Amino acid sequence: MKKLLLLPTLNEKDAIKPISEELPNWFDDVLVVDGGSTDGTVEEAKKAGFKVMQQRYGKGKGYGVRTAMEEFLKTDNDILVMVDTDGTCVLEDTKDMIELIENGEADVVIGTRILSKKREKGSMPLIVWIGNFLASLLMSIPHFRLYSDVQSPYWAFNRKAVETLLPKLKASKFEIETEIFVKALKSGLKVREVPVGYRKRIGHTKFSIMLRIRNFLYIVWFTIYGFRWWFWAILLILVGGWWAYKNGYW
Ligand SMILES: Nc1nc2c(ncn2[C@@H]2O[C@H](COP(=O)(O)OP(=O)(O)OP(=O)(O)O)[C@@H](O)[C@H]2O)c(=O)[nH]1
Ligand SMILES: [Mg+2]
Repeated sequence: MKKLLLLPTLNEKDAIKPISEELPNWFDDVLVVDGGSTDGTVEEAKKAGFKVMQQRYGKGKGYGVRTAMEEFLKTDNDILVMVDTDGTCVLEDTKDMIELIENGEADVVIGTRILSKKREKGSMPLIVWIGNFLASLLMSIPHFRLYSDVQSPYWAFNRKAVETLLPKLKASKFEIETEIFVKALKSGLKVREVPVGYRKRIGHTKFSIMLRIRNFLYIVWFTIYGFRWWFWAILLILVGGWWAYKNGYW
């Protein structure tokens, strides 16, 4: 199966070379989708031999990922793999993710940094680990299955998953991962997790405090959104029954 590696970038010049040096041989194409870098990322990516394009629709990682999904569907690749372009992701570890898709065991694979023994020391402070895990626990509730890292930077999709998800995605910024997670499950796609490594970042984070608050609100919203219609029906019957009982109608 042919595989496309997506690298979303915003001012990640220093991480491009290390990534190109550890690029495994199982990727047929590498696509850098840039969000308007001003530090020479685009030139560096071209020098590394990657295909580079500017994202459409506006600023933000979400638009970058959606642009990349559109481009992926125009190619004859079968699997789309996405990792952060900041040196945190171990490209070798995408092998296990791809394998699950190739065996037909999953349509979408998340690389979990949370339930993984491969994390580099100091790459994720305890408070961040707890925050990521709690967010994942919360978002797992409507789906009756534990997912541990819904905000992971590692994702792999088969063609069916991209075709199903792309028309449903609205995210512009960092809520793209949690939106993909909930919409994949609600669309009936098979979503699995595999443990992956995680390293300290090269360069500076683009995930500001304001964007973190915004993401938290999206986590709450996407948790509510994750419940199926029958959950709301049962809730309505229970609340209605209780109200009727309290008011002497029953
Ligand atoms: N195309 C595109 N990519 C972006 C944009 N903003 C961020 N990115 C990329 O998205 C990835 C995630 O951004 P990070 O800054 O690493 O955010 P994070 O992983 O939540 O935070 P860290 O823990 O600091 O790594 C990186 O590869 C960024 O370069 C954008 O507007 N457009
Ligand atoms: Mg990152």
